[in-house]
Amino acid sequence: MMDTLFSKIIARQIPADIVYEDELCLAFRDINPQAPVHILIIPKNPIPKVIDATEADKDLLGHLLIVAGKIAKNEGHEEAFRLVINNGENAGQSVFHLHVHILAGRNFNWPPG
Ligand code: DGP
Repeated sequence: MMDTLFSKIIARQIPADIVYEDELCLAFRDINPQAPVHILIIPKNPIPKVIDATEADKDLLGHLLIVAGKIAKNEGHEEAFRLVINNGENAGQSVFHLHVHILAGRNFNWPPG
């Protein structure tokens, strides 16, 4: 796949406010936050979209959710946070390197916009 700017963040070619890193993933604050806490978690091994994930990725995808919970807790928001994964342009995806948005620090509406 084509490198996205998230690959450049992993490679430290673009600066980011990194809050968590392990061998499988990296998490950093969104440049355009939609909530007081808005963090993105990305796999280091890039998958463009959720729909591109396979059975081989199931441990990785589970890991991203476990890490999301840990980060929300670290940020002081274990009681209420929202996780979002946009798949495809019409769903709001703009960077084609799978990422989980962690949003917290305000109330969220349902249904989402
Ligand atoms: P999505 O629309 O779901 O593809 O989310 C992409 C998010 O990535 C969007 O909320 C803004 C964020 N973003 C885009 N470019 C950068 C960047 O260079 N640095 C950081 N930290 N976030 C970025």
